[in-house]
Amino acid sequence: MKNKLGIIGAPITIAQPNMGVDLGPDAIRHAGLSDRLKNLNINFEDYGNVNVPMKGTNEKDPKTNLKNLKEVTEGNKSIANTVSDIKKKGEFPLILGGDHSIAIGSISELYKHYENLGVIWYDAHPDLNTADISPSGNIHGMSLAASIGLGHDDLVSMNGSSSKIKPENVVIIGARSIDEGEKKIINERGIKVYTMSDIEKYGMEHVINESIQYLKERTDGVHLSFDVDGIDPAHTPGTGTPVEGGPTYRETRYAMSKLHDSEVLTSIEVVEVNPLLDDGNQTAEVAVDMLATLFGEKYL
Ligand code: 4U7
Ligand code: MN
Ligand code: MN
Ligand code: MN
Repeated sequence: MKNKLGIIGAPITIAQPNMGVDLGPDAIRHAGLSDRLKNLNINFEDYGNVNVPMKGTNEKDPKTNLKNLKEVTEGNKSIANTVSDIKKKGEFPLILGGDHSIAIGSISELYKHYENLGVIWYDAHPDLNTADISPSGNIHGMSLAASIGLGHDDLVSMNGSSSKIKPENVVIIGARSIDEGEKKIINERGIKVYTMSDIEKYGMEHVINESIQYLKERTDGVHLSFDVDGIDPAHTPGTGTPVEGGPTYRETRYAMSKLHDSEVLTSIEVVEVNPLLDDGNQTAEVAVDMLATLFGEKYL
């Protein structure tokens, strides 16, 4: 499916308040990612971790209502540059987070390589807050908003035009914690969201097939932005903002295998693994199972 993967770690942690998400990329590596890819005969190169600012505060800047805007912006620019290097080599980008703000940097580069990039946002949260409506000031809850052109200008206009992804090219799967301001954006912009109620009602098989079909019809590339809190915290406890009632390991793995078979994906990031909050290294292990499935691992 892909000739070669270019893997990078993107250890931004200061777009959310918990210590430890910066260890996510290494936790995923320790959970055996490279062995699983080798077993699948996938050619890859791991370029290590991008250098990003690590020091931040947990205080909102009263002027912007944001925490660590300058540092988060700088880190994301470095991530965008590294993703650019990978694309120049013709490799398939696999980005290991880090908190979910890294999507601002990755998407700010990826969208340039397509007419119409689509995004699958597998997450308990839609990450559609802006500085004005965010209850927390944490930028990891704003990355999808920034990618569709909403929010602080430093985030929105990073590395290019102000609207990288058309709202109608986004599919959110697994949402179950949606802030009031985010609900308004979803409705006003016509963003396609499969909440947990939809997954309960129609089943993951239907939801993932419809998502693939929907994106095939309108995009020429699809980025999967996979927040491990999308999965039920019974399976992925090592993450900063767990929300009960998510899709199971089984449902998620099934969805990932469908995504592999569809061949729609052109880049992947997995974010928000926090080994300091984990039970052993379980969450990174689940992340590696999902990645292996996305790259073709089958039960039989
Ligand atoms: B994640 C939250 F208020 N919506 O904005 C916020 F509930 O990347 C959580 O999906 C954001 O983990 C979670 O702070 C961001 C909160
Ligand atoms: Mn998220
Ligand atoms: Mn989330
Ligand atoms: Mn989270």
